[in-house]
Amino acid sequence: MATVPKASEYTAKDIEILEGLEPVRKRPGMYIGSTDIRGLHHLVYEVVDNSIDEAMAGVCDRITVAIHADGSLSVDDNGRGIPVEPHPKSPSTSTLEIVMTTLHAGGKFGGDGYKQGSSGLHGVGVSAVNALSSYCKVEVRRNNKLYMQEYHHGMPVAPVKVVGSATGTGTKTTFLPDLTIMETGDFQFETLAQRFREMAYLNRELTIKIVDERPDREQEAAFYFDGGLRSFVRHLNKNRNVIMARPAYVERRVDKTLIEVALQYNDHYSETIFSFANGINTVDGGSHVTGFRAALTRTLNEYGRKVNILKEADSNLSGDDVREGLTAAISVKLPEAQFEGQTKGKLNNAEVRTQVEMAVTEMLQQYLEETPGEAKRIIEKCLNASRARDAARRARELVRRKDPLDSTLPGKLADCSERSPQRAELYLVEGDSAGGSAKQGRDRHFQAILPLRGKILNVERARLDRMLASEEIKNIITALGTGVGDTFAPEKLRYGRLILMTDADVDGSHIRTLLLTFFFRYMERVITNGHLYIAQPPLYRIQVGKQRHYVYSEQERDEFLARLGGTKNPSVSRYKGLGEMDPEELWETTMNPATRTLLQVTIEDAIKADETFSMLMGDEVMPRKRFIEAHAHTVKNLDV
Ligand code: 0RA
Repeated sequence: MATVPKASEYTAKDIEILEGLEPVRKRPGMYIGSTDIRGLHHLVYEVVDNSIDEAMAGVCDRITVAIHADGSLSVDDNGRGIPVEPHPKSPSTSTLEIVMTTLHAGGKFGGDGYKQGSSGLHGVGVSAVNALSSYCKVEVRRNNKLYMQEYHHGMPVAPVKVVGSATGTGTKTTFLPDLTIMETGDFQFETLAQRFREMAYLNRELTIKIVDERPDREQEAAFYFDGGLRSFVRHLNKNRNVIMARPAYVERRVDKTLIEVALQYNDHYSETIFSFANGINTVDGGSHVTGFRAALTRTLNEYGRKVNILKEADSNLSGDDVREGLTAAISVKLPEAQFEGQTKGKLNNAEVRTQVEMAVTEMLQQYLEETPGEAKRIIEKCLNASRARDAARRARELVRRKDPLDSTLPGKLADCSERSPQRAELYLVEGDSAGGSAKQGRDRHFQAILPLRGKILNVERARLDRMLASEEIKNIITALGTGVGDTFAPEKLRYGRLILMTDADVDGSHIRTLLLTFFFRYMERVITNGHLYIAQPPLYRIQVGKQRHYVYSEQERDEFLARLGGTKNPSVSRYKGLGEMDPEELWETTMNPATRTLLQVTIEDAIKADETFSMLMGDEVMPRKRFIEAHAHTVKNLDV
């Protein structure tokens, strides 16, 4: 069994590999992004990613995450178990101890396999989790034995010990976040569950279970999809009219690369393509997506010509034409994934392009041959898209109307004087009256205001060209300066923070959903680069004597009033909308960086909004009806 060497026994070689955990505790943000709720969840993902690596290596099919009543969280898997044998570079110490107490030593042990670590997004290692935990414990099942080590503030309490016997293999990591470093220890079941759902889609036959054991919050969920990406695509399309009865699907291994692709058309106009490499969402695509697109365009054109739906006089379908109404998911797993770009969101392995292209070509050819009825509808849909695009182009040339992406700033925009995007903010404000208050209340040095009128537009049913014709959307695009869709240029973004400020009622949330959907569909990078925020206006004002207090939820109001006791005779008023607030109140509660709260929008938020949106605006009548009935008491004039 391994023992901790005395300080004098450390050699220079040991010190080189044993970078301690102090840097993580000193600068947590550098390792996990932040110390807020996102950072807290990052700790969980860091541990789970190690188990996912085992699943991708084909040696683990069950992961159980438990939020315990004492505030700790555990991740249990049935992988191979972290090695406990002495580490080759430090023969007196267990590998487990090195993994847990050394920076960057985490998942990098153990040779090949499909690792997420190289992405630069994750993979700081489970030692960072240990560093940020007041208590941590690892239990390893290996060699029919149960090994265990505990840590306080990242430091081992004792050497790795055998504490019992075990059947099978696996690793269970339990950690209690250190609340002197982390701002919160309140794990959010929903957020974690959502992420695990996605992970389960990406790892067919893996079961991920999450259990909340905290009093009054007991619940659990388990995710298992033997359809893999097929299930994912079905889920994405669940509120849309699909053109294919079931997704076309291929799963194949070429050399050491695993390729999995599913696609299914629906009758909408936008495209939804999710791509992953080693389980990491490649938001900027890369080789696998390029291969996929090339196969799709070429195969559909060839088939269209062959069956003579595409006539000689027709020009070829373009990439945009064949991707209208497409929902697809592409996942590749490869030993040496190369990620590039600022956020490491783009796969750059040249060989993968051809591998994916060939797999998708064969899958599509087979699907088209076997399902000629659906094949015909798909080609006709693409042809429609192509004709609509031609017509729109001709109409634009004829009318020579103002270019929707003209760079003259919109008249309604009250710009700020700050020109540096890092410091400049843009508030997108619902309604002209709230816009007026915001203009008066703001700090004009760095805060710009763009008022938006009521129902902006129905993005879902609008095509890209018609959407760009909407005055409100045009204003947003020109104010941002980035362009949109294929020509989107993130480096031209004029504001580092885009803040959605809508009323706290149903209409407000409707408009917010719509804006989130717009950004998700047409400017995804604005979200993934962390530029999009939601303002939090207060719900109530509580006046006690001359003092005004603002609270942001009913619960907060009740708590405040309870603390006040019955003596002070407070007057409570509920804000019906932003328009009711005077400029000073709006500044103080919602716009002043020193006192406001902003929620940063995550891509998960946007996916949810997108789902809600297609449910509200889409074609499936029943879910929409149910939604409206369920919210009937709050709905005033939801014009769907
Ligand atoms: C290094 C090498 C091997 C497995 C692991 C690490 C491992 C790490 C974690 C973290 C959570 N669960 C885990 N499961 C495994 C391979 C060891 C071997 O070849 O036996």
